[in-house]
Amino acid sequence: MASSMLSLASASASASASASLSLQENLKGKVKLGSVHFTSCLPGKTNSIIKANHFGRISMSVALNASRFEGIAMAPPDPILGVSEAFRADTDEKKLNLGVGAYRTEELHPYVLKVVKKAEQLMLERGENKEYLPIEGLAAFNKATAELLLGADNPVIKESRIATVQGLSGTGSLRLAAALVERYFPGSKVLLSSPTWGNHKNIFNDAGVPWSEYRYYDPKTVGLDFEGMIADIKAAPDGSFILLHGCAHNPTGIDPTPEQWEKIADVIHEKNHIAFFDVAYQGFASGSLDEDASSVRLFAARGMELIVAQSYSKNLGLYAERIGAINVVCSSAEAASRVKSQLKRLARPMYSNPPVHGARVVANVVGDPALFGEWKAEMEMMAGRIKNVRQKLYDSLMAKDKSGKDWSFILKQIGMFSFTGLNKAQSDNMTNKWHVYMTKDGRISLAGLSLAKCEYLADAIMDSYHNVS
Ligand code: PLA
Repeated sequence: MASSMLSLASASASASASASLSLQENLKGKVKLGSVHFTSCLPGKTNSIIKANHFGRISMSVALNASRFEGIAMAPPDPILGVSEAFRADTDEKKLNLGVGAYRTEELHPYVLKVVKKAEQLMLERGENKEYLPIEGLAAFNKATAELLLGADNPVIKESRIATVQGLSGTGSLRLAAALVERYFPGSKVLLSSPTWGNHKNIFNDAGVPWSEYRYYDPKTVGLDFEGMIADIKAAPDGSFILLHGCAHNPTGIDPTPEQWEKIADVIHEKNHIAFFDVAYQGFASGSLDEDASSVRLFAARGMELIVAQSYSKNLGLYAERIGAINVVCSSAEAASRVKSQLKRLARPMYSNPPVHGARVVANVVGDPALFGEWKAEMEMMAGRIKNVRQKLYDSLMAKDKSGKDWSFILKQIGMFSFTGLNKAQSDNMTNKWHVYMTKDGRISLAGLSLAKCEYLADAIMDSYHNVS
């Protein structure tokens, strides 16, 4: 036994997984022990445990600290989804999660739309199967989503000039489109607004698409730097892709006016760029599906070719169903069918085909006039609740703050977020002192705020703004 311990010690000291494995094989063959259980804790990298029973069988497990994954560093938490993790770990009852953009009721509970429950009930009654979808997704969904985006009587749809493929919500749809750009427009740049939704940069980085930024937010006016935006789009190499937020710009909540959209379309057209819209909030910004799609429709009406990613996370509350679409508007039906075939080719090795549940929910809701009407009413209700807390937060700040600071920018912003202008240190104070969880760029999700918590939030903002530099 002493010799087996010795040989174990010398073999283990080499601390190599393969050496330990062959040792295990050797021991199996040669060592006969009674009922023994001993552990060798060696200096260095290896701890080995040998167990033997009275039938003479020996098993050994080797826990190696020297991992083959040693070179992989710990990733930082995600700037948005990591906020929810920190929120969950906080035990203070005053805590408020204004990080991720997820709609909550006035009681701050997640909300499943009634119309979604009805659609799901229908699906259960029909006893739908769970067969694979085609690579491009559910046909009824693809039809419904393109019509929702452009309007059913849009010539683009009538002339079959749109390639629509069901995607893994907004993010997956953006990623698939980024892969198309990388493959068929190698070296072309995507221009992102400064600032933009943090994940845009990750998406284009991972797809290997170079990007740069165009000016968007002007901290002096807490508004749009329209001149800067136009100048930067003009200065970009001809044929670049210009990423635009269709409505409710994230994180600023600042959208161009209809006249400004016309000018943006002019420059994109002049420069032979391609507009690449991210539409994650259709119907959720203004409460109207048509109004929130007006930017995209304006470009389509000019006959411009476009890429549009859509998401149903917010407007139908289908966050976890991962349902969205990628649409490529082309100048001919023939081009659209070629583009679609290549989108499918890109999707197949990535995830093969998309999930069916959310697609059926959307198809049922949009395809049924009664359910469609109910959906619009619920969307107006959600958008209305957000507008109410926006107003109450502004009123609370104005009532409390005697410094003369103008908080009216909060009312000018649109959508589920407010960009407060708080810097990182001030945002940290919001979280560390007040248990208000938000992203470090000063963004708060008003969809996670209740009327009852507006006063508390106003106190937290005032303290952070005036007492922390
Ligand atoms: N595009 C924009 C502009 C978004 O704000 C979001 C979500 C998406 C796409 C993607 O959403 P989806 O994949 O769920 O369809 N932005 C959230 C969530 C709401 C997130 O970061 O993932 C946000 O808090 O900013």
